[in-house]
Amino acid sequence: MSRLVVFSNRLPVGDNPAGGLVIALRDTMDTMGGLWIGTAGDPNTAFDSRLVNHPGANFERLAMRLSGTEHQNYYLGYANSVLWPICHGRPDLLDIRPEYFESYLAVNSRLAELSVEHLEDDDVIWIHDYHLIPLASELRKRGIKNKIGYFHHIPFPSAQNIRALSHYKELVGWFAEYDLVGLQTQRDVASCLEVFRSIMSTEILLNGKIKYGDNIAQVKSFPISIDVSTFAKIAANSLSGKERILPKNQRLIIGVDRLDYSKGLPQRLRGFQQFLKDRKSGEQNVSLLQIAPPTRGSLAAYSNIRNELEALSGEVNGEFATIGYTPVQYIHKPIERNLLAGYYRRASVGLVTPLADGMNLVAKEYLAAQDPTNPGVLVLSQFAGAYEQLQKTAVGVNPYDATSIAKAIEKAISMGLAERQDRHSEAMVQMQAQDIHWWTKSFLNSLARTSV
Ligand code: ADQ
Repeated sequence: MSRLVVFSNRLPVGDNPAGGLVIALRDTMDTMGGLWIGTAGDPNTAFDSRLVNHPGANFERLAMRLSGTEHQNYYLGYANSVLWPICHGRPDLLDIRPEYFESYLAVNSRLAELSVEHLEDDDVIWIHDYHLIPLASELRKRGIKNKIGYFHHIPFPSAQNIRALSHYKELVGWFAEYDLVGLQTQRDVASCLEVFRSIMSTEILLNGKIKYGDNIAQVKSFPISIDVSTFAKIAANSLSGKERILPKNQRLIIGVDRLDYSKGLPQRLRGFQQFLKDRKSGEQNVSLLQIAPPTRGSLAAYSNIRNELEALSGEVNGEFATIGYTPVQYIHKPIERNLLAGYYRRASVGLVTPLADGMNLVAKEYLAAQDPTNPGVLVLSQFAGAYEQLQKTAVGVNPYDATSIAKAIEKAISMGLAERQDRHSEAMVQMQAQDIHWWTKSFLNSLARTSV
């Protein structure tokens, strides 16, 4: 069997903050073994021109150190101030600078240069996410002929928005260097094909294949998931029955997100505030536990959202708190996974309201963690990738509209047991059929079937 070689910006080493990609891929690599190459380390440490081995996992880990300037220009700059906002429909937040683009290319080129000596002829190469889009092209330039797949964890930009990047044709060309481009949803596949279609020199072939220059790439959706059975077990064993995280007769709504403008957090708090306003007095026994660890805090768009959220939760608490009742509990640090699973299970409602999201694993974790005999209800934004799979079983919501959120919370919190059980069991059938193991297998099988 061929060895699997995975590339992603972030490697699971040290105390990396939580992120959906690493959590999903770690399960895969623990099961399959192989080699995982990425970047790691404190950006303030000395620049190192070799890949550094990190032993101690079921798979091999090699990390490329980034210099402080690279961290600034490639990671915070091009990846997170250009590609992230454009993929999440926020061209207004673009910060375009030539040094960002140059650094992005230079980092991808150096990673390719350092990696080629570690690659073998029959390795299957799987590159992940927007930090590394040009990597296949860089590897090809260095004579790598292996099958190379790419998975894009975030939304694919619209044909309209992508034009805000002056070099968008180059970007599109990098995608075409892959044998297989995996996207989260059918909606993303449609956007991707539309982007290619709108460029004159692309031919759209049958079955989601595109021909751009001499390259043929297949574009297909593979909705990512979690290890559903394992997470359900962790949740069931997490908090013993007697441990309470709330006073008796109070109900919990939970939100868990990286602190990011794409997650719709201020809108969510406004929606919760509206829900409290709409409730009859004396019924204020529902509180929101919002867990939102900060990420990319040195970027203005991220520190702004933190300030906004702190002010908003203060406002809601000021308006509705009474002795023994705090409407919003806001925690901005990572929570240990077992504990998180237990919190999900204790919550009557999972509130997942991103404005744009590739998939959203929190939605799936919340459902997997429920007690099937007395499950809670997922309230899910129509803009989360997960909505394509879960729209029948979740309560759908428009995350921009506080009234829509308030109504959805009310519907979820007052739903009867039989309906909750029906919705939950139907969601679990769907999630068990397409869990993280299914995701890995179907991507790699599709990659194996592409012709070189
Ligand atoms: P993210 O944007 O990071 O992932 P998401 O899919 O929700 O979003 O994953 C977040 C993960 O981090 C979850 O597993 C969650 O449990 C964990 N997490 C968040 N806050 C935490 C906390 N305080 N403590 C502990 N764990 C926490 C990106 C894309 C998504 C896509 C994933 C995977 O933006 O759309 O679903 O990659 O492809």
